[in-house]
Amino acid sequence: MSQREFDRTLADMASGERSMTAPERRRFLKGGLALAGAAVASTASADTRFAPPEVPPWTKSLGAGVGVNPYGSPSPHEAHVVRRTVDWLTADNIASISFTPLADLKGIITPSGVVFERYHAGVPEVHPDQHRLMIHGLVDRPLVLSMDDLMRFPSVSVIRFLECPANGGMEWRGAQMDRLQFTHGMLSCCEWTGVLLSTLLEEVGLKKDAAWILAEGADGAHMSRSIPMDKALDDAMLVYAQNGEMLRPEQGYPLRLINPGWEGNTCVKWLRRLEIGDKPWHHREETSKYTDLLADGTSREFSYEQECNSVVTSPCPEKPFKTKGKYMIEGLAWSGRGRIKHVDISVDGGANWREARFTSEIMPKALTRFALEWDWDGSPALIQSRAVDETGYVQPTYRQLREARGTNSIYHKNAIHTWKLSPNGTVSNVQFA
Ligand SMILES: Nc1nc2c(c(=O)[nH]1)N[C@H]1C(S)=C(S)[C@@H](COP(=O)(O)O)O[C@H]1N2
Ligand SMILES: [Mo]
Repeated sequence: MSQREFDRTLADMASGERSMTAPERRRFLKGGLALAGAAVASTASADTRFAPPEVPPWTKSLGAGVGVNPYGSPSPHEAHVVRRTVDWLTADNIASISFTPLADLKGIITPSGVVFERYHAGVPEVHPDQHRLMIHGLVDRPLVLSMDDLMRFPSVSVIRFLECPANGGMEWRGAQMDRLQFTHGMLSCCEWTGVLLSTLLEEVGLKKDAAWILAEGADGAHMSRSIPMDKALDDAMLVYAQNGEMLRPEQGYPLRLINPGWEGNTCVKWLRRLEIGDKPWHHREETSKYTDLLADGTSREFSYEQECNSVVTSPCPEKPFKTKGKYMIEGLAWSGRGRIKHVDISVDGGANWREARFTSEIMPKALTRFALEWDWDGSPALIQSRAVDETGYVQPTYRQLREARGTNSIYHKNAIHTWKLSPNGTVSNVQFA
């Protein structure tokens, strides 16, 4: 994003058109705080032993000193915020998946330690001094680069989401996962730092017929995907850092491909080889897997883009409501085609919609957080969000998605999701419309 665009985004947020205006904020805080006070007073189990004016023990003693924890970790009270797996989903934990705990995350950045993991042959232990990247095929000057070599090229840092196209795939066929973590948790958003692929392609020089690139991983799965040249020259990146530090082993240390907005599977980890060719390779990961079987028995292949999607993160099964009253309904929206333009929220299963506000910066191909004030009267509700991206694409209903793609698919489920809020405040996953 250019500086001008960035400034405009901030100005947009500050204009009050999409963010809360000052009087609104004051009104909300007044109502909300009054309620919070009442709720605490009425909750018998609330522990107020150390509430002011009492003085808690930790105020009367010295804490741990510096150096005790040279690489910091979250408070022990946050120990529930972890990746989780679904036992029945895969045969073992080598070719498997863990899910991001979306319900407990704030803002739009996924902390590195809870980024979902997907691998087909476990996490290889790659030594950075021994790792090499080969670029060859239809090029003038084939190259083998060490990590040191790579880091001498100009680098860029961008915030982009990464989503496995199988995210929500269990829901597609009617399975009802009981946590947001499992319905939408094959999703993360990090700051990625590395070298634009176009920079390296300039270095090796493309021959006339160069049209596709095979990206191959150094893991036992030899994960390989064919990437069209347009994407390679647009925003594809060779990434070595994530959220300000070197990549985590699970995310492909020391080098991975990131294709912003494209299915996670194309973002080959432990990247060791880029072969330039004139046509796609039709490898295992683009034939038997990561193709979309349609109702008539034919398949969509190379369905790279992660289409516009959104989900409400509060309330959700992990974040029930405790009492009736004022809440912010919150959620995340994202689109592989660019920026999120608009998000609507319904509390009656899609009969009526209200426009949500954005509460984060709005960046292309990044998670975008939205919120809407809601006074819950304690009746049952069907809560949904519906996002629109800057291309005008509107997130479909399940019915629309099944009409277009049938029911055989696993990948690219981006239907409007429904949470059922019950009078006791619990939230369950239902498929509706
Ligand atoms: N080399 C290699 N790259 C890989 C994979 C793999 O198994 N091996 N899994 C892919 C899949 S299916 C996804 S969704 C993403 C997941 O990235 P993450 O584990 O960093 O979240 O990595 C992709 N890159
Ligand atoms: Mo994936």
